Amino acid sequence: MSPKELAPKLFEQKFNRTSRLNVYAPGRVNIIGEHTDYNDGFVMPCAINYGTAISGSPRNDAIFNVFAADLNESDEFSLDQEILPNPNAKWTGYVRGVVKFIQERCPEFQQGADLVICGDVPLSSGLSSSASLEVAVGKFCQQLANLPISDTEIALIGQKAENKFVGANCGNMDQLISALGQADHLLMIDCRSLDTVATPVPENIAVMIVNSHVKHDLVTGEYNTRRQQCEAAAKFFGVKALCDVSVAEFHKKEAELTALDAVVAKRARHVVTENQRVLDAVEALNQGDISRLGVLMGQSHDSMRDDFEITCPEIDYLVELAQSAIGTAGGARMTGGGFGGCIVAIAPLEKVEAVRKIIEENYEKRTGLKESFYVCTASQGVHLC
Ligand code: GAF
Repeated sequence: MSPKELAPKLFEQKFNRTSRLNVYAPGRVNIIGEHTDYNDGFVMPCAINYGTAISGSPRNDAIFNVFAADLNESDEFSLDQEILPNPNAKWTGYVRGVVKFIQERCPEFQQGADLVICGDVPLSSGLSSSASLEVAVGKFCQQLANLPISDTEIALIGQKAENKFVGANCGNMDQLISALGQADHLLMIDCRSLDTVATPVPENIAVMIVNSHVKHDLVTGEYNTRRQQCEAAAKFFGVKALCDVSVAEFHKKEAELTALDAVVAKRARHVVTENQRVLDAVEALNQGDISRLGVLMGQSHDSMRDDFEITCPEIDYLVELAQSAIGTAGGARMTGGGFGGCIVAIAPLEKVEAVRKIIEENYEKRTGLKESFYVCTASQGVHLC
């Protein structure tokens, strides 16, 4: 049963009444544009058919009574007191943090609720289970108290909760796509202006995700280091963020930066070239050129592996296997923050079985890990259900 169907049922079981409000926010897969969001650059993700559902009803007081069904854990806090982290359970930070910053934005928000959360985004896999939870909580509050905030604002509040309450210094891509995703479309997002361009997923093309089951949660330190290196590079170029540097400008000063700090130069080369690849990918899609999109995805992966150094042998192997089955008909790359998690592959539908087969036959043999394989549908962003 999907979380959308399950959440209202679980609410009824837990609270002996029918839920009055049911919301759902999806996870995401990023097709191209990795680690560009916090450099104010471009990304091209889509929301996926895995997400987080919340069913709830208002209470007569200011208490938020939250039940996380998947974990069988509860949390309770009050909107008329300062909302502080609950050190006993990490997941509560995504709920408390969002409620806190919604309240900061809308101080009139004092409406308590009973709520049940359940989801099916694989955890710690780079498919944004936390962003989908944040956006679902934000939507729930918006609807609960009829708050004058847009879905884009909900996304930014989710990011703020993650940065300032949970303590993970992420960019804005995951929350924005969870809020703004469109069915059957990839969304190019300009992470500085927040402008979006939707491009249809071409007919007969599959978006495949393969989970390496290498968990990526212990990498906050590496992520933050990458951010600092990008900031150092932006400073070197004298710009606000690396998205302000074109590929040509980068190459003009590449040798100088390399002499100063070779690692920072490699990080910058990834971001600057990746940003351009997103624009090229939109063009390729508009021309129906999936082969070109595949080449760009391959370059993106190589750049993450060699310049940004955020892949791992298991992920590199999955990409190699997928690419060998797909050939020039599409492409594959790691998706998400890195150091494990998932790969994404784009290919004609008739290639899906070949990709599945080659991975099934080889991945576990070499790595000792069993992959999970999902063919996903580009889905609508946060909504009522
Ligand atoms: C993680 C972060 F949360 C995103 O903001 C983004 O930086 C991504 O890694 C890499 O593109 O998912």
